[in-house]
Amino acid sequence: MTKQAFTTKTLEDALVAKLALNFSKTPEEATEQEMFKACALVLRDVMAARGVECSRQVRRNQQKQVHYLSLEFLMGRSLMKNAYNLDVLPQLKDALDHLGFKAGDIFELEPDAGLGNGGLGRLAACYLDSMTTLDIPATGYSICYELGIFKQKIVEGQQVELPDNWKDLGAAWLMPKPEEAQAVHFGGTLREFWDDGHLHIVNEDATTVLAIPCDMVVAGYDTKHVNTLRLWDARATKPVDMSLFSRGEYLKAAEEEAMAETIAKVLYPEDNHYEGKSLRLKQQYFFVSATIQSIATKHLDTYGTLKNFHEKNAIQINDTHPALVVPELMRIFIDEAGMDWDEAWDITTKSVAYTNHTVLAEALERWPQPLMQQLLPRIWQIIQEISRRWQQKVEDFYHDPAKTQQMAIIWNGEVRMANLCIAGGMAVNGVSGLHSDILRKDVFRDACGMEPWKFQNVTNGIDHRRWLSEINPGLDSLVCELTGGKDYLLKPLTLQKLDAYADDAAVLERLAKIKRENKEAFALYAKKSQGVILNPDAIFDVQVKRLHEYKRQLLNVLHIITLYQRLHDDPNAITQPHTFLFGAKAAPGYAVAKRIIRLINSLADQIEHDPVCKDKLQVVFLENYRVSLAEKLIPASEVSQQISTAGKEASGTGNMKFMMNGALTVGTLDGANVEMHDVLGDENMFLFGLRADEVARMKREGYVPQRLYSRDETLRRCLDAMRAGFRDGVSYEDLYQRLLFGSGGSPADEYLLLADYQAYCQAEKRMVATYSDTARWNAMSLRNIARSGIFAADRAVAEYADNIWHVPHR
Ligand code: 26W
Repeated sequence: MTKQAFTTKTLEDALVAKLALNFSKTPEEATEQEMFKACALVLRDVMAARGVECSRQVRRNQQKQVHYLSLEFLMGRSLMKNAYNLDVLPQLKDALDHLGFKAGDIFELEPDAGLGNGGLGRLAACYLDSMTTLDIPATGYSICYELGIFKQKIVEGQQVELPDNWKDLGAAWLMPKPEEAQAVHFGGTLREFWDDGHLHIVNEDATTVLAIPCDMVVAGYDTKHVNTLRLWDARATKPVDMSLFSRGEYLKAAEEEAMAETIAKVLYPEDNHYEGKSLRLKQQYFFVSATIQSIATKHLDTYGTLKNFHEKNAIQINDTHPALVVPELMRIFIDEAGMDWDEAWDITTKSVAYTNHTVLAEALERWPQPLMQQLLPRIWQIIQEISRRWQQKVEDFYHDPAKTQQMAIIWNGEVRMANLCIAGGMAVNGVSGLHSDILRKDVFRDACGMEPWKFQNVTNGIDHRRWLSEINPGLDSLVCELTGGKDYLLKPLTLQKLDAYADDAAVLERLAKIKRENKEAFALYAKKSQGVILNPDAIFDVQVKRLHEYKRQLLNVLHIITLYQRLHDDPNAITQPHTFLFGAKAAPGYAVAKRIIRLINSLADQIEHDPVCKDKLQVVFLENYRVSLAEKLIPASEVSQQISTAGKEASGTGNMKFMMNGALTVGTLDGANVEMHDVLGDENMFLFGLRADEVARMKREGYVPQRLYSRDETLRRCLDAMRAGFRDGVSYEDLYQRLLFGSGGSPADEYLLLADYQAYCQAEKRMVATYSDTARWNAMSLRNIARSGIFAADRAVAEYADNIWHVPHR
């Protein structure tokens, strides 16, 4: 281990000093909020000091750096995480205790930094931890949204969105660096002139917004290495007395102020759904331009030239949202560094790599040409030239107009961002084996035919230190004891050693006891936070993730309705108490998703008020699902629902978190469930349903869900009950119609719920039967934990480092 930053005593002293310096208070006088801030500042100081040393080394050794660009970083809470990584968590707990505070209460105070929607944002946060732990010089970049993902309230069964003001306390981790501000220009006109044999292009009368970096330093585990998450805040350039301005400047200043106020205001809450909103494009360019300028400035400081940019920088873009890095790099290389097109293109295409995170057509970004042209005139010019040359290359290669159209960057008045990323990048990767295959064989088939070497796979991973060791201390102790200490924290495959205990009754009992305690702890929390009484004797059967039709929360509901009906037919049908837990935010504009939330709540209410269900069946909708709730729930979960329509979930990462905490998966062969099945086999998970190729075939051959409805009596009864609704009197005719006949332009049962319904019910049945065989269940649970090591983010990040970024790591 590296030397510890604090003993309990020195940490205590540092906290007392911080309280005095910042709040003029003694520990006795300080509020919990002030104490939280003092904790954050004390740890921040240590990390910042290490940051100075790290940057100096990176510069001195001229190391290649990784820049991870993402419009989302779903960091969650940082206090426990940083204390853990700095190896001072026990000291912090003791110090707080000595100073008269409860560590648990202080940790609970911290708001989640919810600067993301779901999987893609949380992945970025996990990778930042791994890059740091692997000693990779890396910086994350995003926007310092004033409001993160909305807070969800459930009022009369329906989702209500409230603003998430995370910065009041959350800003304690941020260090604003106004001296490193970058100016970002929008709109205006282009003036071209020749000078010195060069064509110069200047953007005149642009609206300028200042990008101010707010840096969040993050510590790695068992290393002195630290990295930075650079969050850009927006400010107007001239916050001076507007009355002094001439008319033209006055209007410009007002415009700049308006733009600055809105740009970093709020995270777009759409997940997997593209909307061509101009504010979103402004956010994207603001963030990209500030980031690229910042990288280029630092590079020039060190090397005095941009000609070796690609040798010293790898820029990873998280989905297409930062795709404008491609034309922005070109702009800087050509307009500011005076390179010619070919040289600029060569360097750009050796610097940028693109990760795709979704194959849903409605999530693909296609910006309207007029918007791009008006908002970003120079960038538009560059994209046109990139597009022209790319199209030429495609024509020369394929001589096939259909392929030219498929692969075009500008087509039909739209800029297709994925094609821009493929053209402008050195690598394109999917996030699970199946997903990468679908990209190669289907979504990007033509591009892959032309440049097959670009297409790679990096199966996602999760920060196992957070998602096992930190949130499940009971399991962590057991793992350490059985695998020989803390090795697994840096060598996650060490978890495999647990496999040897699958027949060890004593170990299995201890594992069961840990789960039981976690369930009880969660029940306590659910009571306190939401007033619901959970029965810890029940199976905790959990589906938590964004609400989306392809994730099929509705299939889960259909099965529960069926169980409920079975229970009515035969009150002894259920012997093992079963609790279904849901957590999900719906995009505010996604009406169907919101209806499904309401349906879950209607059903929960019906079951709660039906005496037949008492101690047998329960449904709970957990409000405001977020990182910090996942951290409490996952260690207490026994069943993990990963039931997306095969071919639709790029990877999933929740699936990995549950597996690592010993929950068993009921799932389809989709995303990373496939890799999970590879290591677990049929015997250690509950697989069901159509495979991706079968889904595709069924759609091709014409899928008619009404046939299943008329043929299958159980299914029909279930759907009829849903349609009629429950005791709250709300009808779900709309969802019924959508499944059987389609609605709003969507085909009937687009995601094949009815096709998989029987198989799903059977899988749940197998699961419940297995649950009654406690020893077998516990052995399966242990094997899940044992084989989850491949899903550590350290493994994924090492693959990026080796195969895409070409940077060394520990
Ligand atoms: C433009 C609107 C929009 C917003 C967000 C489109 C697409 C997104 C994300 C790409 C959605 C997302 O989070 N995708 C998830 O990424 C995870 C990390 O790779 C995967 O594990 C999930 O399967 C995938 O749904």
